[in-house]
Amino acid sequence: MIEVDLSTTIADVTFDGYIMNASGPKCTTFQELEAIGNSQSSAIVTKSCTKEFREGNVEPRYADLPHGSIQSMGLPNLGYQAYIDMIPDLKKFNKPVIVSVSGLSLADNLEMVKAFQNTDADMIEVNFSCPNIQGKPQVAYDFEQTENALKQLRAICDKPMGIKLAPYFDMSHTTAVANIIKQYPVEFITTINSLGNTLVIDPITEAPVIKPKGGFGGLCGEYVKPVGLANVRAFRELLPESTKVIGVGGINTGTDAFEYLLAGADAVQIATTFEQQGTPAFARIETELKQLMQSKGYTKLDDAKGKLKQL
Ligand code: RRO
Repeated sequence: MIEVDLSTTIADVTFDGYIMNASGPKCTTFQELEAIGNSQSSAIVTKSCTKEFREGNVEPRYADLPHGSIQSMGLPNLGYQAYIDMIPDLKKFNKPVIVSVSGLSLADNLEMVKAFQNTDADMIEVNFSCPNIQGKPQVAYDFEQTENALKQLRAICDKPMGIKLAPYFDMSHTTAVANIIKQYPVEFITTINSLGNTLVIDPITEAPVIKPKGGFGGLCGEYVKPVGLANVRAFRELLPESTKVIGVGGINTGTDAFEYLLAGADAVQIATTFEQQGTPAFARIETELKQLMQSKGYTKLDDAKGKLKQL
């Protein structure tokens, strides 16, 4: 059988594989990031950080669901300085390190991005779409704020920078955001974050399955895959080729990853499946993707990337 080459390049940074962890589960502590370093994940992506350490929201704040998960973690993280301190050790795994930044204000984001510029982090992903902080609407749903933030961040950031976007459900919104990105180009977008403010109720307890915000939380996993695929596809068609698209949302098998490839994703990230199955999931999904591509006679990502057929 011919070997399948899953290497991919984003902003001159080469990734040995197509699959990496998402900023989200199991990437907060050094031990967790080290485990990702030792796994088949093609990069190490850190949990979104804030200026200060955060405990996060009250528990229970995560629940497995039949086809995914719901969570309202509330940005638990060690504070950005801890991630700056870890970077030299994370770089020893010889794979790209992507730091995720999710300040509680634009000023915080500017300060953190400036600080990460002076590190060996390969890329910075600025999170515009955390749905779980009470009183802090998602930047990604406010186009004026998105434009202002991107303008100011782009002006101070020389490193490859991307933004993590919320899911959009109307093409006018996708187009508006794409037009902002074209004005202040980023090297990549990551799409989608969880579907914010969903509610799962347990009919036995007659209560929500998570506690923060009265049970409202971000929906993840298989439920959201069609939304993720649509957002990847729409942005791929709207943005110039120089802006790479990292797809996230409901990837649990090689087939799921292949669907994202057809939609146009340059790489994919795994959240819920990594939460539920741990690091072996990266190698399993990669093997499944390689086998599927081999069976179709594809030997590299470009053989299928963005090549969704029309009926
Ligand atoms: O920590 C969270 O609650 C969280 C974040 Br920062 C995010 O970007 N998306 C999400 O679903 N949860």
